[in-house]
Amino acid sequence: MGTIYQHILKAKTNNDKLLAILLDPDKLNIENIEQLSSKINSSPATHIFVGGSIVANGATEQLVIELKKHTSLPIILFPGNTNQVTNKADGILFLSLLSGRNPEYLIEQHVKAAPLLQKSDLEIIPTGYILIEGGVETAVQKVSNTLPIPQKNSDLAVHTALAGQYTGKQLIYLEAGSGATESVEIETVKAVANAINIPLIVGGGIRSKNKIEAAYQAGADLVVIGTAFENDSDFFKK
Ligand code: 1GP
Repeated sequence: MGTIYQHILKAKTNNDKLLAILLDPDKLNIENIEQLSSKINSSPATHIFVGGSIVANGATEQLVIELKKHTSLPIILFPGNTNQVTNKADGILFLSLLSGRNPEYLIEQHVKAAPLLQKSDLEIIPTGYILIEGGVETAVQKVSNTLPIPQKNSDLAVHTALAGQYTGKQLIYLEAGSGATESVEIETVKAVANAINIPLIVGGGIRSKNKIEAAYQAGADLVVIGTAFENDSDFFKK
């Protein structure tokens, strides 16, 4: 077991909550990374996730190299496709889009990525990715051409998360999609957290400290903040 996953498991056991800032290489100006990194370093973030639904070739690697100069936080790829795999990061969430029924994002991209991963030192973390309706059609929904699970159907979210655990995923990522206007309902987070015994990541549409806290209280082990930090790099100061 790799050090990143060990740390997440230990945090779960100790009830130490984790926080990832998600950086989308396509939305960042590489010249601002030093300044942005210092804000990340002084924030409560424990991890940096790097990725997006659509990212220009090479942009992920360039961003990771730059981040590595200015922060010692673990950098974990959160890739929308195989093009975003780079050996410069520390780990990769090897995501299967379990809420969808598109083989491309269940296994095809994974087969394409396998020879790259075989040659890399990345810590590979098998992750069941579950998209829940976020109030708007999110980029992941468009790009993956899959339907999210309706907010009210928390049973389906629970069964999907359990299926992920039973097929060997090490993490479940419960996601409303970047820029969602509605984050995953707290009752759904609770139901999923109670059902599984692997760590739970929750993200999408979380834009306030109260919402972060509510997700933790409901059982999230790690919360992901993307848009809120992207819109205001002083988000964590407030
Ligand atoms: C997206 O969960 C992340 O995959 C973050 O979402 O950009 O809405 O914070 P936001």
